[in-house]
Amino acid sequence: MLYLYHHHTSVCAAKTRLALAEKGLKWEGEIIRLRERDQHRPEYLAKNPFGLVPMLEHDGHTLVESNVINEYLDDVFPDPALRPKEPHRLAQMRVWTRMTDENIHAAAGVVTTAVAYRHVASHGNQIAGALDPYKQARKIASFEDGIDNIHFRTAMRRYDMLMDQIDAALSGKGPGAALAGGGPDWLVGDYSLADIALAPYMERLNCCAMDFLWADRPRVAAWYARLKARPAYKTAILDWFDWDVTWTDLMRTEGEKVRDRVRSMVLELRDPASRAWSPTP
Ligand SMILES: N[C@@H](CCC(=O)N[C@@H](CS)C(=O)NCC(=O)O)C(=O)O
Repeated sequence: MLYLYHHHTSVCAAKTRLALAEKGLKWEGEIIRLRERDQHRPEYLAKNPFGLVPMLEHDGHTLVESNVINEYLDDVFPDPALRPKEPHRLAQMRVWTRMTDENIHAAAGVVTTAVAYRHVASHGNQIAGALDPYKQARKIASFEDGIDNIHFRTAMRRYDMLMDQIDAALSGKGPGAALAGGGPDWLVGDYSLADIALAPYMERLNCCAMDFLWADRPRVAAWYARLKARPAYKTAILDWFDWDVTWTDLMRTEGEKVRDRVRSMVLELRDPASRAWSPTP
């Protein structure tokens, strides 16, 4: 039996629900109430020392980390394959999933907190108990200062860069030789865990009214539309959002209030002069 500990709006849990749905796997599970800090209970931490969702139990094994869980699922349930067979394409796929782990996920936490979750006291409760000190520091700044904190500018700059990277991958040229040869429909050729890893972050930006990021990037917009058109996307992401619209409604309402300022910020940050820095001895 596959048993998933998740949260309906969590981007990482969505990544794993998407892989499960693409494979047509039946699963059971439970919602971990992140603001009530179910993830910090001793019995949960005994299984997942990071105190995060998703977590999957299968066949007596406990698995954590969404991209790792997704590779496990592809190993154990190989049909339909969600990873390329050719080693260099597989390497490319892992560059994308790694990118989400290295900073795209951190950026999502900052953007959502700074735009929306800072208006919810119980989210402060979750931040107060965060186990990862880096994440906690970013989120405290985002909760306290909203879009006027340095992490927010950094996050939006990173997302703007990501849009260029996705656009270049879909064009086939890649943002560099290491990621060239993908597209035209999906990041590394065929639909893969790379597309699955990025999909929830696109949805999060969309929820926060940041869709201007792909308004002038037709290839990215078309890729996002292709993602959304997949039946699994509805089952794994949109249906769960609809199950409790509190959070996505909040993101949209608050996102629309700051969208114009954020768009100006993103445009300003495209100018290298605005990002110039030189150390003072
Ligand atoms: N690298 C992890 C990140 C997991 C993660 O940050 N999950 C968030 C939800 S998207 C969470 O559980 N947050 C609860 C908390 O920070 O207390 C993964 O990919 O699974």
